[in-house]
Amino acid sequence: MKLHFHPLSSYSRKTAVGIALRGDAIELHTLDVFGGELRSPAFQAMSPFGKMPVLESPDGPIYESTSILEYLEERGPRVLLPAGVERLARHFDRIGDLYLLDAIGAFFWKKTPEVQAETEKTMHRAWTVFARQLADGRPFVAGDRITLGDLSAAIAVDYAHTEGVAVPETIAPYAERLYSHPVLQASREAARPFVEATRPRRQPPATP
Ligand SMILES: N[C@@H](CCC(=O)N[C@@H](CS)C(=O)NCC(=O)O)C(=O)O
Repeated sequence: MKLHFHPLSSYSRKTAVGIALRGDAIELHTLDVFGGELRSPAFQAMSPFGKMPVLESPDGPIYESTSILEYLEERGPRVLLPAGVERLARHFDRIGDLYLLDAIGAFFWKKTPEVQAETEKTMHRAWTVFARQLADGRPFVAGDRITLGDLSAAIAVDYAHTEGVAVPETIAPYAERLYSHPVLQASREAARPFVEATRPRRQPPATP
């Protein structure tokens, strides 16, 4: 199987981290995003919305980060959706996608005061939900191990840091725990060159 992805793309990172945690032998293909590969007919044939990541599987192309990871979990072994906490893991994955990753993704590319305010408000609400879940001292949202429910939050906290968006104190130990894992460290390191290379074009327009 082959994952078409990019090390800067938040949903690609979520998926690649999930694959690495599972230990699947899946080839990674870095898309030439800046050269227009997402718009190529070959890519669009695999990804109807033109978005990454996409997994080439024996059952055809699978798109949507969560669907890719659920597909792999279904084939086994169960790593990211352990028995008994599937609903919890899926719930926090959804909250993470909708209110953390999408929010930071918007501000990553569009540095206007309006987007910043919306991003900060939405992320703050989501972090409150995560903090409440972690308040009983559990290391990760579904218990002792990283599950699907932690992946979007892990990538979002990294981009909150690179983009200077405040992360509540209550989340700092969780972020530290996540990034003590070598798989997340590697994902962060792989993204860094692209974060810096794209930074000039992501700044707000100069005021006259
Ligand atoms: N819901 C999708 C989101 C995928 C997504 O938004 N991917 C972004 C990169 S993080 C993308 O491909 N953007 C390129 C574009 O929209 O042209 C998922 O979970 O995979």
